[in-house]
Amino acid sequence: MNPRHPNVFSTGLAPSGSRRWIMLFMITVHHLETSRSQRVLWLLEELGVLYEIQRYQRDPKTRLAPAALKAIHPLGKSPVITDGDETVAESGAILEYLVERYGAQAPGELAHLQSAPGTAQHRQSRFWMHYAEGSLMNWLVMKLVFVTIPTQPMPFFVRPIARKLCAQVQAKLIDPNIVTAMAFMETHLGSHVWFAGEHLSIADFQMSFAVEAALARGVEVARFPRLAAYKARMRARPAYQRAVTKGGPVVMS
Ligand SMILES: N[C@@H](CCC(=O)N[C@@H](CS)C(=O)NCC(=O)O)C(=O)O
Repeated sequence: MNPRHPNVFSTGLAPSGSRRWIMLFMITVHHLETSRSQRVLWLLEELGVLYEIQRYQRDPKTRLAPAALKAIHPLGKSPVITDGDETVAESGAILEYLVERYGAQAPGELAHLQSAPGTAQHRQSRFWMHYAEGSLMNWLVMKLVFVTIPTQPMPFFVRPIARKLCAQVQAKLIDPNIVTAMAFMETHLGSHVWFAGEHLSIADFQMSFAVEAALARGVEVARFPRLAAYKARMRARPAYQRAVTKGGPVVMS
């Protein structure tokens, strides 16, 4: 196995004495601009796995994914990866697949990507893996939807009603839940450098997009400096920056 690229294998020595390397499979990341796919690109960059990016643009009006993604996976969402015969959807499932398949050779600092079952780190990691998509992202997507509804085309006399209704749903339901979530993460980050403890773990890749979205769409954001510091820590990583260079910036609305 090539120490720099875990999906590249040596076939022995060529007549010249140099090693011959063959790549068994090239992973393809089906990458929708500004999407959860950034989680996957970041992990692949940290692991040093070779991959290619198949790019998809959002519809400029609806911001939805193009129909072409449904040809890759029936749900038509991003991220999806293909790796040889495998097609894997759902960002959490993709991260687990990649760590299982390519994480064993991860260098020093990444040795804790997946901690041993039964340990406190494993329990923490599992919690944040589920919390990111099972709870937190729901509120953040709802926020986006209820901010966007009044900006959509509608008869002029309906717009004030839509605006009022959406403002009320945000004030009474969505915003308080987002503040609770942000306060919860802020407290947690007071005693943890990364979400599962002192080491970067798989949970950080899953939480990364949610933290970006929470800071962009959240309320009373200035109350949560540790969350902002966490985002800066994550963005400072060279692998994160390489992922952004290749996949494009994560621009949250
Ligand atoms: N829970 C899924 C969510 C996938 C998802 O909704 N992805 C968004 C991008 S962040 C998407 O494809 N949006 C375009 C659309 O819904 O058409 C995951 O974590 O992968």
